[in-house]
Formats: sequence, structure tokens, C-alpha cells
Amino acid sequence: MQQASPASTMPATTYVGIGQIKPLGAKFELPDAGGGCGTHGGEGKASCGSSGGPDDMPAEIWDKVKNHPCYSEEAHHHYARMHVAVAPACNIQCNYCNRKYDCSNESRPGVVSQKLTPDQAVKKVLAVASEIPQMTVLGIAGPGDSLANPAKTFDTMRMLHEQAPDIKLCLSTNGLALPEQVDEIVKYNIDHVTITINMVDPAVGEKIYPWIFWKHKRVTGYEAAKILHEQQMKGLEMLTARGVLTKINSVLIPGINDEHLIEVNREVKKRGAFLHNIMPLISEPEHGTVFGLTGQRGPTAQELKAVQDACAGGANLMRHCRQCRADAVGLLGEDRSEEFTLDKIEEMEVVYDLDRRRAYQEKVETERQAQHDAKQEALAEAANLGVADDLKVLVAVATKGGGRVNEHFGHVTEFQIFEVSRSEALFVGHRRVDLYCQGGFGDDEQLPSVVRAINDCHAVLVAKIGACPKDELSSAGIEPVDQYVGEFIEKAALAWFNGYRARIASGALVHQDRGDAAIRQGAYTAAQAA
Ligand code: CLF
Ligand code: SF4
Repeated sequence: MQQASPASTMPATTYVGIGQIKPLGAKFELPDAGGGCGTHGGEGKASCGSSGGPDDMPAEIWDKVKNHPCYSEEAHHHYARMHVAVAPACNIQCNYCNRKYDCSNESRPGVVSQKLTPDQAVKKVLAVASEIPQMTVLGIAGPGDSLANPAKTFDTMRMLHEQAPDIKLCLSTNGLALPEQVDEIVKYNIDHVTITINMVDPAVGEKIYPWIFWKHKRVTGYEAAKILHEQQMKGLEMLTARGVLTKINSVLIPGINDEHLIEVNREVKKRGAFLHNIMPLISEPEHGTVFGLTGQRGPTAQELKAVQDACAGGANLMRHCRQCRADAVGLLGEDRSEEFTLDKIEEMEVVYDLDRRRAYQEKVETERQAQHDAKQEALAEAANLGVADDLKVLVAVATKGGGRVNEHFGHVTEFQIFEVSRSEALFVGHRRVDLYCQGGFGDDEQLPSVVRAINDCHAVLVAKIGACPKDELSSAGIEPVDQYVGEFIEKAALAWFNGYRARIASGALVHQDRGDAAIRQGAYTAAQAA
């Protein structure tokens, strides 16, 4: 079973290159219109990226993204995805990948429990779909590269296209073999494709990719990165031309491609990328990757946010990625793969009932509309408060799904992070933590790592919290808030923020900026939650 990696600590000093991102971002020159859903939003409309809604994009695009948990931030609170690990081989080498582990492009480090044949994969998808009616998307994301295993990938997609027509098909790739496979992608109605693009300059690329396998031989160095770059750009342009919604994943590697990702963002937007997902490098030495062994660190939470913020105005950003396993099952941030091992599936009664799935999803839509209405109500209250300011703060939220504050502090394995201002409560990321509650008791040794993970937040919204963590958080300057149990997150966050602003206005408290926070390396595992 996969072991959790230890919590990372923040670097003693913030990396200078990323620290320079903000001014660079402030001068960021907008790319020409053309491509990317952002160009359809119209002036004054909200971003139509992962946080967009039906008013921000054409109806046919909304139809494609509305229940895709990766392409719509709102959907990720309600809908689940699953991956089937049918693609073990890879045609390139990334310095952040060790083949004993999942593909770091789309999966957190950790061995895949079971590699599947296409037939086994289809069986598993039908079993999960019958148990989890809100599972709306099937992705192939490794453990190698989906398009380096075209027969297995497309056999699986073809069977699912026929047998599970309501499930959206999705795949991720490094892009090397993409241009040759675009026809097959379109043929099976795979209308969501992720390409991992970490550079648009081969001089940067050669620091990330030691080799690629190209036309039956191994190519190294600058030449390898150049070929990969050209294939990625060509593949992206071809997908855009065929109407496939394309998301770009980039791994942020401090000192190698941090500021360069702004240029990546600009280039992929020009070529029609729908979303850009900038993810932190995961590089623990025990993963055995080149970066892990050479001490290349990942970014801190604020370094990651600085690069994401610097890309504002370019390709729309996804900020809710969980870097999930190649065999993940469930809502983003939860992992139910252990419930669907091959032997367990054999014993299940699989009933793929389309009507039941639809009926369930209609209920989800009702809940989603209620969440939307609650947010609008809270925003109206914020606007009426009469305190004019441009304050923005981060709040951490304990939730187990449904878009509500409904998790106990001690049961949290990841906090959702919202940036709150008088005009919005915006999901900006998540922070994994080690469970505080172990076997029914609080483990106070875990508290410092939890505090480090949300150290840049002003408050933490929970369903319940004990006296000891409450004191520890308060003395760290993070306000524990348990008065919004069961409320929708945005409504609760805005209500707390309105109170916070009122306290500032009355002189009851003085606002202070917070520091940085650590991104926990490694990931939540089912074992931790048990
Ligand atoms: Fe999977 Fe990727 Fe499709 Fe989503 S994941 S293939 S687009 S269905 Fe999603 Fe997971 Fe992040 Fe990928 S949270 S790692 S972005
Ligand atoms: Fe590993 Fe994925 Fe890179 Fe291939 S593309 S080397 S599987 S991270």
C-alpha cells in the first residue's frame, strides 16, 4: 500500500526567481485574441475557465464542461472522475518521473495498484458507474503515456463509447505522439485532452527531459526537447481545429521553468487551449526521480499562487487539480480505488442503469443551483456592507463534498482554499494535511504541519473543532470558525469575511498580512483516512 510522504517544510528563504514573478505578471502583455474560451466570454464577463459558468461560454462548450470535475471548478464539488491504468509504457523521460511510480503529469507519486487490460478496464468503469452515479468522466492518465499505448487506450475508449454513452471520455498525454493520433481521438468522441507542456523553449526543456524515443531511436538533449515542443504545439493546434477541449498541465519547477510558465500560458492560449493547470513539482528523494535525488525542490504555496496569478489574463487557469493517481476513483481529493479492485468487481452486481444515473445527476444539479443562489445572496450582502476596501484574504475550508462546510477539523485530509474579497469567494487551491484525529483522539504532533499547510490563511471554516487545535490555530493567527456548519462554502466564507471587515471597520481588530504556507509533498492515501 502506498505510504504517505512526510510533510515538506518551507524553505528558509523564498526562492528569488519566483519572488520576481509578481512585478513581471503586472506588466504581462495580453496575447492576441483568438483561441481559448476566454475570447468568447465577452467584455466584462468573468473568466470562463474552470471557474466559469453557463453565462461565460457558448452553450455547446458549457455542455462539455458542466459536469467535468477537472474542467469546471464548480463541478468538482459534485461530480467524480475515474482513471483506468491501461497505459504502462512511455515514450519520453521526465526528470520528475520514476517509472515505478504513477505518471507525475497526471498522477501523484505512488505505484498503481493494478494495471488493467482494456476488457478489465471497461468492466471496472461499468462497475464504478453503477455504484457512483455522479461519476461522469473516464480518463486515461497513465501510469505511462496514454498515446504511447495507442492500442490499449483506443480499445478501451471504443468499448466505452459503445457501452457507456453518457460518460465523457478524457485522456492525458505528454504530446509526443499526439499529432498522429488526433483522428482516433475525434473518432471515439474523446472531447477532453490534457497535454503536459512544461516549456516552449527547448533550452528550458533540456533541463526537464533527458531523452525522448522518436522514430525508433533515442534522442537526447536540446534536439529531444525541440522535437517534443514541436509535436506538442502541432498537436494542440490540431485538437483546437477539431473542436476538442484541450487543457494544458504544467509542472512548476522552481529555478527551471517558473517565470517561463507565463510564456507557456501565452503560447498555449494563442493555440486555443481551454485551460492551463499549473501544478507544483513533487520531488521527494524517496521517489527516486532525478529531481528528487538532486535536491530540486518544489514551490511553496505562495510561489505557486504567484505564478498562477501572474498568468491572469492569459489562458484560463485551473487551480483545483489534485495530481491524482492513474487509477483514481471518486471526487477529486478522495480516493475510492480500493473499493473497486478486480476481485471486488467480480463479486459486484453491475447494473448500468442510465435512468438512475440521470435521476441522481438531476438531484446534483438542484443542489448546485442552490449553492449558486446562496453565493449570489452572500455577495449582495457583502456589497451592502458599506465598507469600501479592496481587501482579499485566504480562508481554509473543511469539506467532504457537496460544496458545503461539513467536515470536522480532525478528519480533514485536505483543506480547500478560497480567496475572499467583497466581490467574490474564489477557489484558489487545496492543501493536503496529515489527519489530526487518529483512532478517535487528536494527535497534537500533527498540528504544526497542519498550521504550516494553511499558514497563509486568516481563518479556517470547519464543522467542528476541539479545544486544543482551536487554541493552537488561534495562537498562530488563524481564526477557527465553526458557526457555519452545513452552509455552502462561498456563502459561509463571504459571511465570515463580512464580519471580519466589520470588525476592522469598528476598530475591534487590525488586519495583518499572513506569511507563506507549505505544500505537502506526497498525497492523501486511503490508508490514512481509514
Ligand atoms: Fe483525469 Fe486529467 Fe481527464 Fe481529469 S485528472 S485525465 S482531466 S479526468 Fe484532473 Fe487529476 Fe488534475 Fe488531471 S485533478 S491530475 S487535471
Ligand atoms: Fe513519466 Fe509521464 Fe513523463 Fe512519461 S510523460 S516520463 S510517464 S511523467
